[in-house]
Amino acid sequence: MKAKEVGEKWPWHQDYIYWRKEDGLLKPNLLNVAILLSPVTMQNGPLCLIPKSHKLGCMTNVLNDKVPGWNGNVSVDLTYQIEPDTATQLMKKNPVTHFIGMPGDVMFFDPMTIHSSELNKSDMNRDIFLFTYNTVDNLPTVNKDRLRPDFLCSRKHAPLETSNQFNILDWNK
Ligand SMILES: O=C(O)CCC(=O)C(=O)O
Repeated sequence: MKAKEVGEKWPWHQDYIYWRKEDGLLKPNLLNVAILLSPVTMQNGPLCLIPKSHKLGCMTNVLNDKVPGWNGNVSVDLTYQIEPDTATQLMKKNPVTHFIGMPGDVMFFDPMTIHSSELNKSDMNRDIFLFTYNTVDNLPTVNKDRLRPDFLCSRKHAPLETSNQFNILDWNK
């Protein structure tokens, strides 16, 4: 959620390092899904992504401990960040792309992708639902009692099941 008029900017970062360092996921075999729950425009704080940056490996070079514990993993004062100059250099080659759209629009992206988000200067809240899939052969390796809260690293490890209930090919029938 990024509140109207006051929602702050998030720094450049990659997501995988959080699961690696905090929960002990040894491989970056993850998939991020972002669903817009409100209209998102250039004015209300869209996600900003650097195309192709998921292929660069770990580019994280700032450790920020201003906010202790897992709260720093979900704050504008993020724990693991990327130097703004590094992002600026990368954007010269691959200009930034913004995830703007209408409620229901979905974006899939690699958790190695370097991304950030803008200020919300508008009079409209910006709401995005973000979730991440992991593969079942890449479970957390830290003790269960050291795992972060369930909303950051779930303790449910059941594989996804396919369903015949909804067939996208029938959509227009
Ligand atoms: O909600 C935002 O503006 C940024 C979210 C984000 O980058 C993340 O959760 O990794």
